[in-house]
Amino acid sequence: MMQSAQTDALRSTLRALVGEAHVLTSGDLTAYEQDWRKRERGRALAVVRPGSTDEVAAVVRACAQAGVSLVPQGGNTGMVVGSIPDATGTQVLLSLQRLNRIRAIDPANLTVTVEAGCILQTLQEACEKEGFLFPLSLAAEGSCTLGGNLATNAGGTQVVRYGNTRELCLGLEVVTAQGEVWNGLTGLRKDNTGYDLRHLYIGSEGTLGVITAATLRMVPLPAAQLTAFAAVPSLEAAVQLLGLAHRHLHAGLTGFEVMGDFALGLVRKHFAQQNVPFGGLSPYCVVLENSDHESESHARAQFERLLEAALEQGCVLDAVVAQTQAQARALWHIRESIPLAQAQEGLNIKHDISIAVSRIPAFVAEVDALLAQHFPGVRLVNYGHLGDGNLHYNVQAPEGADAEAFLRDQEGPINALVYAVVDRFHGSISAEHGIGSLKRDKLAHHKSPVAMGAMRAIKRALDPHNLLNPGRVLAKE
Ligand code: FAD
Ligand code: 2HG
Ligand code: ZN
Repeated sequence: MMQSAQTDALRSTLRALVGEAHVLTSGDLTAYEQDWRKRERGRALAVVRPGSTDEVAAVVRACAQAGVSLVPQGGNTGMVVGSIPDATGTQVLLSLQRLNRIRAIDPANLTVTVEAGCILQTLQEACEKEGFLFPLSLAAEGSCTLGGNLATNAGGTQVVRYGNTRELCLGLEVVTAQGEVWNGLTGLRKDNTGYDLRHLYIGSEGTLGVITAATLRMVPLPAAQLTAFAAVPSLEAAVQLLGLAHRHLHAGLTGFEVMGDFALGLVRKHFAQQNVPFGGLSPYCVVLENSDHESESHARAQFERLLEAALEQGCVLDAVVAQTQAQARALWHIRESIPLAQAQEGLNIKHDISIAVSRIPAFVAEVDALLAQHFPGVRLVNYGHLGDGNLHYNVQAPEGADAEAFLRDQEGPINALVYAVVDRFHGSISAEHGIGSLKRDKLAHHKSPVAMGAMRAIKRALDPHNLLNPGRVLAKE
């Protein structure tokens, strides 16, 4: 434990490195110390906001010298309690928010180089201005950062076409646990010169290095983007529709999301101004997107043929196709409002799982029945990225129950029930949100000892003194 004289000395050093105004030690630090889901509140020795890569490196070296650990943070929208300090008051919260420049756009190379603290939406807008799409999209895009997206290998709603953040990244700049700078911002699409370090840092949740910048892929803006919202009679039908959409739209299929009726009901309840179609008509709805590089009329004709085939086969009961960009945005907004509506409804249990798409209906039928049998009254908020086999199979306390007590008493047993079936279906207990501290102790039950051993060896090699986000992803050794 640090003595207060040592704490004061480190704070002074940090102030000298990044400026008085960028070392916060008092006032309301909730935005940095509490996680988005309000699951935990930590306490930082200091919130430090460096303004350049060199300052990040200097802060890491100063903390390493003092034996103080750091928690990197971007927009603090993470779902697994990985971006806030622990409760001891001994960790430095390293906010990357001031490193927010777009360094360069290279249209011929179809790349953009951006600093870690840049807000995702800011990057999307900058690319669009130049005629390009940066194809990462998620409901938190107005506040999450590229550094956080990379550190969690975020997914979102365009993965079915463009892949996770990993697939969009061609190079990184990283400050190591020793406070050195690795500049890997090559923008190369081919580079087989040994181990690809970039892939170690992507998805490492701040435990192996601090990402300070990245070179990312862009694609030309499509000529048209059409959105449809369809009521489907079952999850089986949703999977059937997905197959049809792949066959009719090919690479034009850029989004395919499923939403259970209860999840949509929460949007109706908490955001009454939104016009959610097909109330009560079907157990599930789907939102799908067709991006076309020819023309809007071509896109519409394709969409019409797809929906005709789907109605004929009975996998769609009814559908609306947005006629304007504003309507399309409104339909997407319904889908994106589900996590917020769920938060308004109260604390909840999240299962961010992936299963082979073909097996999702059987998985859901089995777990729905088991939960109803063992935890009567629980409300299932089931939705997600069906095109990627990724469900947010979330559980809300029974109507009127004390949500805090429900989580305290039932989260463990409910997790155990759901994850046991995930294992039997050879799925993953974290499809896109990561491990953080919330799932850390579960990891070893779901990964092989060989994989766990290799992960620990990598952590020891890159961060031998356990200074970077200790106790996240892997337990402290
Ligand atoms: P933070 O929350 O600040 O940090 C997340 C993790 O990354 C922490 O472990 C932190 O230590 C580490 N980290 C942050 N920056 C750096 C850095 N520069 N270098 C090293 N480590 C760093 N996620 C999805 O995958 N798909 C979704 O569709 C999706 N939708 C969401 C919707 C809502 C409403 C919300 C609140 C969250 C959603 N998320 C989703 C989760 C979250 O937004 C993403 O994980 C996002 O990528 C986190 O970015 P951030 O900047 O907020 O990171
Ligand atoms: C989404 O897809 C996010 O909306 C959040 O990944 C999921 O809140 C959740 O469970
Ligand atoms: Zn998601």
